[in-house]
This record gives sequence, structure tokens and C-alpha cells, in this order.
Amino acid sequence: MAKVRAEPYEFEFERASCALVIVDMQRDFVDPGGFGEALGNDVSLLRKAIAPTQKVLAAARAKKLLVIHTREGHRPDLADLPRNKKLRGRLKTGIGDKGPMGRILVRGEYGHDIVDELKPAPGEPVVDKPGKGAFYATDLDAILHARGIWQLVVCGVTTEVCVNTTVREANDRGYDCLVLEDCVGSYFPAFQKAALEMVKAQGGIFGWVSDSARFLKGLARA
Ligand code: C5J
Repeated sequence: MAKVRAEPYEFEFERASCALVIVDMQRDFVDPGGFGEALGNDVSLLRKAIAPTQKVLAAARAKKLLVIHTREGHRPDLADLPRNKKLRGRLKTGIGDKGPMGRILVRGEYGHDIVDELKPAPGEPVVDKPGKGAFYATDLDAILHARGIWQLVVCGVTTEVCVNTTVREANDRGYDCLVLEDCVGSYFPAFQKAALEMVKAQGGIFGWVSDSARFLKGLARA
């Protein structure tokens, strides 16, 4: 068992039963000129997570951890886009419309894909998800079960939306989750802080929180 210093207490994991999950590091959320920025958000708050996540990704690959990438988005015909998600926000330009990087959050479009800095390697599963949680309407649970994975190290964006929803879904399905606080990002600093607090409160009600440096130390010993 490898050990990572974490809150509320150390996270113990086996390399063979642990996967790295990188949530929605997509151009439309993270890159300047994308949908996120068009909505008035400061993407630099999300971009801070790229460099530490690159280090974690490289180390995970070197240690042969399963690496999974997720992308939030919809079919080009929008048949899987619920009415509430399409209408929410009363946006002039929203999901499915032509945005700065192609049709917004539509599979196959430039903005929907993962940022160049964290490009999936051949063989790494990319899970396309229509919702916020990575388990809803996807084959993620089947992929993890097939490989005997029950522990997840989670990076990505945004902390309080897709990362938090995924961790909660994972927790209810029996997975232990470790969230790396410098590898997740939110457009709202107060939400970043609160979302991390929520994971580790009450003895780790949804999981553990650590950071890339502490995780890399633990992984080096695994
Ligand atoms: C959002 C996400 N924020 N990946 N998506 O709509 O967190």
C-alpha cells in the first residue's frame, strides 16, 4: 500500500487498483477564447491546474496507472441534450450553438476536445459524458470494474461542478476518491475552497484532499 499525506487523514492506495481521472480539461472551459471565457469567466483560474496536472499525468503514466479522461458534451444532433440544460441561463449563445471554437460542447468540435497540454495518449480511455457527473449515462463504471479499480485520483474542472459531482457519484458506487487541490480549478475562488472542504468534511464524507506534490511523493513509493 502506498500512502499519500492528505486530509482528513492519509490516503492509502494500491497502484493496480487506482486510476487517475482527469475531468473535462476541455478547450471550451479552459482555453482563452472558449465558451467559458465568452461567458465572462476568468480562465486563468482554471489554467493554474494545467501545470501540476501535467506532472501528475506524467508520473501516473510512468507508474502504469490507468488514466481516464472525460469530456462534457453532446451528440451533434443534440438528441442527448436535455431541455433544461439547453434553456438554463437564457444564453444568447449556448450548448449546440456556434461558439468561438466551433459548436459549443458538441462532440467532434475543436472546443469540445481536451487541451493540448493534457492530450490523451493512445489507449487511454476518453469518456464522453452528457452530464456533470462522469458516471451518469457513460460506461465509466464498467471500465473501472473490468480493471479492478476502486480508487480514483481526481483532477480537472470545475471543482464544484463536474469534479464534485463525479466524486459524489463515485463515492456512492463504492470508490475511494482523492482530489488534488492544485489540479482542480473553479472560476469562483470561494467555490473552489468550499467544494474541497465538502469532500473532506466529516471524516472524509466524499473522500480525501491532497495536492500534486504530496501525491507524487506517495506515488514514487508505490
Ligand atoms: C461545467 C464542468 N462547469 N466540467 N462543467 O459546466 O464543470
